[in-house]
Amino acid sequence: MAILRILEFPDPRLRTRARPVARVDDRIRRLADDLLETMYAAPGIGLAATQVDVHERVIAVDVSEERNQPLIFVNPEITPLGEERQEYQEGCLSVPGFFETVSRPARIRVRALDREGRPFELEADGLLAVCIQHEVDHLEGRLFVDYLSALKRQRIRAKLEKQRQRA
Ligand code: GNR
Ligand code: NI
Repeated sequence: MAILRILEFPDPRLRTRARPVARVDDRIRRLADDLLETMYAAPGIGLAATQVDVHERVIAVDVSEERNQPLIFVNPEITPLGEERQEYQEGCLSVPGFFETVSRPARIRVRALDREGRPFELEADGLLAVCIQHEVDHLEGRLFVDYLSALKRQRIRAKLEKQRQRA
């Protein structure tokens, strides 16, 4: 296992659309393990392969208090269940230090492959639904700052670039 480097906004590589995984093999399982280790170390409640500059459709999630319920989704597909939306103060390991309110469908169904390559599905609401949608956005090259006004996004970009100059 390995802790991988996380790309930060506005790195253009975060805009890459990830490819579907054709076969869940040992290479994909190793990627899944590295995503989990990197997510737990960060620490974060989710991580998409895009964030570690691997452009394949794999995400890791664990929203449990005890951080002992790892979930891996390969080729995840989201369907909103109903019209209800929920707002949540989102953050992102690729946009460190910024938290802003984002509105998303409140309930979703997710279909994906597990680490054995077997199809499964689950229904999610609350933080789990927020997190899965946030991670699948990464696979599409989307970030939570894309839901904010251009002015807010530009301010965040400027602050991060300035911080990085100093670092
Ligand atoms: O650790 C994370 N916390 C978080 C909080 C609110 C909404 C979404 C998230 S996901 C984030 C980790 C991350 O950047 N995943 O892509
Ligand atoms: Ni993120």
